[in-house]
Amino acid sequence: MKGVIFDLDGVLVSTDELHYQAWKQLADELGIVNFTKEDNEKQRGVSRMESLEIVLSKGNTVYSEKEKEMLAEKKNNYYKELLQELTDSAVLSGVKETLKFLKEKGILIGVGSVSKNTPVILEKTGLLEWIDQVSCGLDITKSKPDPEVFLVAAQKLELPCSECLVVEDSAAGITAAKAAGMKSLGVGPFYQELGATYAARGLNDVHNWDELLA
Ligand code: B16
Ligand code: MG
Repeated sequence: MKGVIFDLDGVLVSTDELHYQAWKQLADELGIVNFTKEDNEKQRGVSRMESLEIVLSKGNTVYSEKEKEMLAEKKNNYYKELLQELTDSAVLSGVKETLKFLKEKGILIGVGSVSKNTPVILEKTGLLEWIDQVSCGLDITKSKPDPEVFLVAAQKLELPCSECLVVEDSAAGITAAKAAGMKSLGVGPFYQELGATYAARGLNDVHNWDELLA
């Protein structure tokens, strides 16, 4: 492998709780009282509009496409407000050590996230300095499980897909990596169920980088 492409939310940073708080605020305003953390788990790695559908499916009101766009924007404004408080304490355990290790090995580092808030998250957490190329929601038209976000990352890194390893915490992301022809490392609470090439609870739990990069 010559490059590693990291998903952002749930792999490099812990923004899941902030997404949840913002969706919960919107749900409360819409009178949807039964939006739970379990529903929020289904939003992992899923696009903003698909995440909105998960929230709305818990209520009974039918909204027009225009109304849905306004609701998604409303949620994003709540989320952006929460992101203002983001610091490097949101960086997940083992991330900095891993990035340092890969840099020293001469491995190129990419980010592949469907989040349109990727630039601000990388900047606020201080991770930007470690990243060679960013492919995010602002570069793509199709969300995971479509491979587009990883194909763009490989293109920006100027690497063939076979030389890139994807690190992901969502099933949609692992499917996207496979569709891009890339090997994957699954991490996070569902690491054993993602169907990735390799699996580890978190980046602090990976002790076989030599095997992964072979
Ligand atoms: P935004 P990832 C994904 O990021 C999140 O996991 C998902 O919950 C969110 O809906 C999506 O980004 C879109 O994010 O609303 O900020 O554009 O896991 O691909 O890094
Ligand atoms: Mg993720």
